[in-house]
Amino acid sequence: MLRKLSSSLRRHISTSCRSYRYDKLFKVHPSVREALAEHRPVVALESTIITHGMPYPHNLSTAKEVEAIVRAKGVTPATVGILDGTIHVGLSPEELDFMSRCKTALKVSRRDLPYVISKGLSGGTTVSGTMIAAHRAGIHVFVTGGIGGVHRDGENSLDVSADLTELGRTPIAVVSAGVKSILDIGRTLEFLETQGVCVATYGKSKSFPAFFSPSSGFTSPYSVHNAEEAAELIASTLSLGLQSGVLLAVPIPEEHAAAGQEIEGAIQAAVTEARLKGICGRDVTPFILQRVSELTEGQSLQGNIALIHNNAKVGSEIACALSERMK
Ligand code: PSU
Ligand code: MN
Repeated sequence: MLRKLSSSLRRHISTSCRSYRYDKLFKVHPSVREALAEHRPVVALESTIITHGMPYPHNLSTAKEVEAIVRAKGVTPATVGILDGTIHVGLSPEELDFMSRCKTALKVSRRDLPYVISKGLSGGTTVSGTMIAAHRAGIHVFVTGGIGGVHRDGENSLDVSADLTELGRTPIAVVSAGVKSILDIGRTLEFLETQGVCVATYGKSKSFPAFFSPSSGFTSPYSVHNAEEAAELIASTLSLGLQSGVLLAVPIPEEHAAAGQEIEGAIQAAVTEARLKGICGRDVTPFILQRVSELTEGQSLQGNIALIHNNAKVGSEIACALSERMK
């Protein structure tokens, strides 16, 4: 039987959790801390895309390019990652370089955080892991490529990304190019509705984008036409005190969408291959991303990079509009 803790020990643990331990667990880069204190715009960026989403050196060059695009818009980038058991919001160039080469980095969603921290490990944060850290730091806008969703056959396997439940409980706006057609897009949108996530396509159409293609055959419940409208939507979520997120789906620019059909074929093949090989759980998404890139001889990687660049531009404009609105 567990011994009862003495009241002084209980007090010690609760104090140390609040201050000493907390500082060790969670580091906000000075550039991010200053921008937030001065109410300047900040955009959070994830790192699973660096550790598991793209091969070296494309992962590093893309991460650097995305940060540069954000900075060129006058916004402070805050790439989130876990280094030796500490959650970092904002990485130095050396830390970014380390993440991009780290072969032992884990893929960290909400459920993985306690383990990675307790063991002092390093990891790339998924959309769900990044949302938690960014929200804790006080950031409202987060840019990524694509989010996870309900996997095909998810009604049987229950393979539903923790990104969706996180969007239901953490008030951050996630800017993405929709979800990949490796997923069941219809069920993903249904699940987002159940979770209370406000979904809007960015631009003229309500068509919900499927990552490499500007349309998926499904529609978003709403659309926002520009950065100001997107900022209004986010500000309304915050004013209402809703503890849920917003998903802004940005279609891939037309000039990069051409290869969409060919990539679609590769996705079908990779999904079948994953099933035959018995790949499951957290390994499914990275496996399919890598196979699709191989099967399309890097074409999918180029499309992936192009849409992340575009999302970084759009997300930064939204962060600027939001910070103007909140002044
Ligand atoms: N989709 C992509 N690229 C990615 C991911 C998804 O096109 O890199 C990553 C993101 O970090 C996302 C995670 O949060 O995969 C989802 O993983 P899972 O499907 O296991 O929840
Ligand atoms: Mn999964």
